[in-house]
Amino acid sequence: MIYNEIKGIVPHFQFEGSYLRASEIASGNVNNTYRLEYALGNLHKLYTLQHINKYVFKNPMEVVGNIVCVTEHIRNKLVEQNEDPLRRVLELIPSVDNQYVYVDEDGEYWRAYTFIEEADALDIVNHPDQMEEVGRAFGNFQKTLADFDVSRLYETIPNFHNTTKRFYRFVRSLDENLAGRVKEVEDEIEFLFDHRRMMGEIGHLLDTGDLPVRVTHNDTKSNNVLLDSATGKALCVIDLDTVMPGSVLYDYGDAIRFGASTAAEDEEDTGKIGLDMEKTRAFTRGFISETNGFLSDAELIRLPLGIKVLTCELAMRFLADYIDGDLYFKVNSPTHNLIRARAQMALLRDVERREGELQKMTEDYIQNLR
Ligand code: GN1
Ligand code: MG
Repeated sequence: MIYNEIKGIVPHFQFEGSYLRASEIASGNVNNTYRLEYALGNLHKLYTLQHINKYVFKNPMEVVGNIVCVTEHIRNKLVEQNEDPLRRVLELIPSVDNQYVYVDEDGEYWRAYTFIEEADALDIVNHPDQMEEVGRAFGNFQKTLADFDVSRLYETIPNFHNTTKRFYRFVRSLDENLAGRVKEVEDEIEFLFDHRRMMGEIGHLLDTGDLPVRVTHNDTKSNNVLLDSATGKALCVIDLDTVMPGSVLYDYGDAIRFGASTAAEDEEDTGKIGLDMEKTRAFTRGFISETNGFLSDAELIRLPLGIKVLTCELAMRFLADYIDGDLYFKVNSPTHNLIRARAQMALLRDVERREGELQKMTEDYIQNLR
């Protein structure tokens, strides 16, 4: 029963009204998220309650510290532009002790937000227009935070998109073979070894200064954007747990690998998996329309590299977790992580086949910007 999971927690937040019911929002792979309904007179107030995964986020106070700064920055910008921040930025609900985190008796961390109503977070993008809106939302997020001082942010997961370090950790997992699964996945291991250098390219370009460090979201799945249910327009970027210094290629690449795939992230039939070019173009259009003017040519020309690196990174993360015995991502079966890893590899193969097409698309956009 969901109520039993949260009944000790909800009295510790400043929710208005009396508790009616709760349901679980199951789309996240890491934290547990609940939608709460309260009655306040004739009104129904909705809230989001989240249990922060301590295995993934070693310092939840820092995660929430980042969110406080980032949402305040976004809110101030909206107010400056005479826009109503109500449905446009996440709003944390304080605990009864006026903290943005409640630590329960077991040392578990919880936080709460106002629930943004009549909005959709898309696990699957059905239409290119939706993908364009997702692109606009993440482009706008970049734009809004372009003048945010990166040094104010904690690195909530150190080296999150450092694929070179992740590769070394992956090799360590092979050596440790915690779940005894290495033998079953020789082909997949070889695939990742073959892609080792490509995976490290963004990190290398950041190190040499060829790519700038920006404030990035780092988890730009389509379901981390809310679209207005009535108009279909982008409202708000959510899941700010991994907002950190990074490269714009991370945000671009992760969004495409998730939202522009022809199949779900955990599709078992790899024959169904490919890159939808129409959705890729739509996202790119939305993203560039918002970031127009401040992304460098060095960044724009490498957008396709972002897709390759992020798809490969996720393949490696899922496979590493399979090998480790499913310690990090939530799974619905013993092979879930392996299925996810294979799906990402299938997608990467198609992205590689389309490299010429992707490069041409990018160059056309750059021409249009001039
Ligand atoms: C996790 O929990 P969720 O779905 O927002 C993960 C992302 C992965 C994603 C893959 C902190 O995000 O990095 O890309 O799963 N978040 C973390 O679906 O590791
Ligand atoms: Mg999420």
